[in-house]
Amino acid sequence: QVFDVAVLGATGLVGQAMIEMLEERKFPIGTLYALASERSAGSTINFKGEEIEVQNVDDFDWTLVQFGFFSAGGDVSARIAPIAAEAGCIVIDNTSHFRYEPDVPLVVPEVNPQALADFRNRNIIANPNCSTIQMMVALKPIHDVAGIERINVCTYQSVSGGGKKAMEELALQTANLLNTRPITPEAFSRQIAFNAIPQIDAFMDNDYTKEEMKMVWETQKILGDSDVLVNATAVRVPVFYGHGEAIHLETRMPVDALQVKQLLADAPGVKVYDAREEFPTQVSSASGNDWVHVGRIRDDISHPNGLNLWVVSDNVRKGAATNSVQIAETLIKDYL
Ligand code: 2RA
Repeated sequence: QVFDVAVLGATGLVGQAMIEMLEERKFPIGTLYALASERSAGSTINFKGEEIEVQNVDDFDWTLVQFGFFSAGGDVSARIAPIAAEAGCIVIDNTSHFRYEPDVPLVVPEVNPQALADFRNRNIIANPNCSTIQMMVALKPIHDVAGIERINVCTYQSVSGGGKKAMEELALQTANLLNTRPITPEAFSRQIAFNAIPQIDAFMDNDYTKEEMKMVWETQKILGDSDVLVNATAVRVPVFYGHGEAIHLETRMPVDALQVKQLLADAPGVKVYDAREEFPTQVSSASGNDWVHVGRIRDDISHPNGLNLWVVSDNVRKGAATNSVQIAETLIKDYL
């Protein structure tokens, strides 16, 4: 069986990665439609060695496809996803627009594939935020065995999370600063080259940023446990691909570092680094693959039920495009 598929936001960083992942993972595609706003319509993308013209989403007939992968921004999803879903297309949405609606499944296939059972509620499935996805893949096996009481997490997030313009800004600022030329931050609120910015997304009334609160809301929804406490600080760092997370856990039942290493060694999607000096990094380990890499696993010397982990993953792949394609693969395998 093959499926006709549309990628909305096909010229963006994540949309392009979605198209690459569909090809790389040999998704059973009949026809691929590349869609974007009027501004990008007419350009071309490459799929399986062929040029495909990007069409204006406003002219698209959604009855032509069975799957729609959306990554063109929350406003576009808000407007187009209900139309596509109504036409019978299963929408897998990478924006935050539908994530917190109770009848829309929010899914990481290694963690809560059972949530897909409700996909017909709206014909819309939400893909979680990149920083939540990698944290969930690493923590679910620990939650199953010991119960997570509280997560304290600081992120080190790459600029690709902000899209193409953000990546260009890091490259250009770096070159300009090295050549003593002036810079003007645009994609970020501060200079990003040679710096770290403790702001991702907008500030909220409680003084956390939206990125930080996404990690709270999404963790509770994905684990189906609103008692899991999450305290996050999200930081943008001058890295192109891959998010890092220093995670400090408190579990309900005692579990030690050795047990956690063994648990994670068997966990789907996880690569464990248990030798002390072999910790993963964004550049050397995560960039360009789909693993969630976990290292620096150690007991917290300040808390009897505390654990520390360092988790890195490619935010554009596992944090967005790959996870979306895996959702569709899981649907096909178990529900269609
Ligand atoms: C970021 N979480 O890294 C966002 C991308 N969705 O900016």
